[in-house]
Amino acid sequence: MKHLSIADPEICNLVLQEERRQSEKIRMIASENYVSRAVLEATGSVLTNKYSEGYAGKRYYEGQQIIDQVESLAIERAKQVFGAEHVNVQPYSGSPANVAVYLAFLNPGDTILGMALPHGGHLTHGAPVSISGRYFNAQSYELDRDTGLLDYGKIRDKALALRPKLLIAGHSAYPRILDFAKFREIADEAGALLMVDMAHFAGLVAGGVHPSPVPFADVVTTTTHKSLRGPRGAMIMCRSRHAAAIDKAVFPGMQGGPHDNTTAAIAVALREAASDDFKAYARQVVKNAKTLAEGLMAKGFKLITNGTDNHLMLVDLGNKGIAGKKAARALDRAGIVVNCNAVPFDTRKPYDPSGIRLGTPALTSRGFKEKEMLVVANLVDRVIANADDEGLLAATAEEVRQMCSLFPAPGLEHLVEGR
Ligand code: DSN
Repeated sequence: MKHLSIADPEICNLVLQEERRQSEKIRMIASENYVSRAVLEATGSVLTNKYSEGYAGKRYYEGQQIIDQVESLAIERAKQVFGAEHVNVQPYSGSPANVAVYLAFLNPGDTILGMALPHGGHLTHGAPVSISGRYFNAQSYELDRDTGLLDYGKIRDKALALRPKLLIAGHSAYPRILDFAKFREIADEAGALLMVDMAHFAGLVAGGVHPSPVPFADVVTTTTHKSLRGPRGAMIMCRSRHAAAIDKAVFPGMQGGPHDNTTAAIAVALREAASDDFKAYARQVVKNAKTLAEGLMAKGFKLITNGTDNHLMLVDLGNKGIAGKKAARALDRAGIVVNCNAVPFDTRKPYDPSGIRLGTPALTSRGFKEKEMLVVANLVDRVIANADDEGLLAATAEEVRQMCSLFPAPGLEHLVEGR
């Protein structure tokens, strides 16, 4: 970053520090990942200089000879990877993508039914503090108190009683696979449209290790930067009959010009996601999650639903005598980065809930396999049991740094000594 170091040494220094942090830590925030150098280069390209309101072939400003090709490539690749009839690659991120869907199909006050935020849903699935909860009659379904699983019978009852205009499936913290056929059935019975937000597991769908919601849903939204391993952005996929409504809702409904540099990077990530290497990556993400879950349970950790089928797990720390925020902070000091998370029926506040959420997409990108996941389970256990022992936390952070140096993170290989 020679230009940045001269033009703005302060920011340059912070970026370098963040590079080092990402290189030296065990990063297990389930929504984070490492993108390839190629994705980074596209994101940092001159495409950031362009404005291109509209869609390929119908733009409001001139000079779109190249951008039209970039956006068309991103769309074609997304269609191929996910088998979608129509794709919009312009949403700035997941929340604007979801709101664009609401704008396309709903009027203020209409009823929506999504998974409750404390049960693993997303803010934009109708949480009262979000625009989705303020502008619509947002109703929610919860997990079963005993099993921690979705109860499709109860979701159906609620949908038939409420007759929502939109039924929302998808989550940020549910460790199991959703039954999309069931959601479709419920939506049809209730006369609702079905939206699936697959942001968390899009990479698993692309890699063929998670069922696809695309054949079942009217609309599928996703971010592009989680398990899909692309730049920060989003896509909306839908059936052809909804294409015009979705496109109009994204632009001019929600947004002005798309971020063309991001669009290019999405195209690059989708090309990567179509590869056999990515399929192997997705398989390993799930294997790693299962191994980590088993390792943690062997140490007496209580996992919601007793395990995982996807890339994440939710740990209820109630039996460990430590709250989520304190645990997450101790882990961070020990070089292990997770987020505190509400567990179903949590009695604690969202900022200091009872659990932590752990995911394997980023560690898998840097080459961690089952053997390393068991080491990680041991480290997590040691830290949680000694959260106030600063000496132990510092020693663990050093151990983590050594371990990470053996597994250079994509895009950050240059930071590892001897390379
Ligand atoms: N912030 C994301 C997550 O961590 O799941 C959701 O948008």
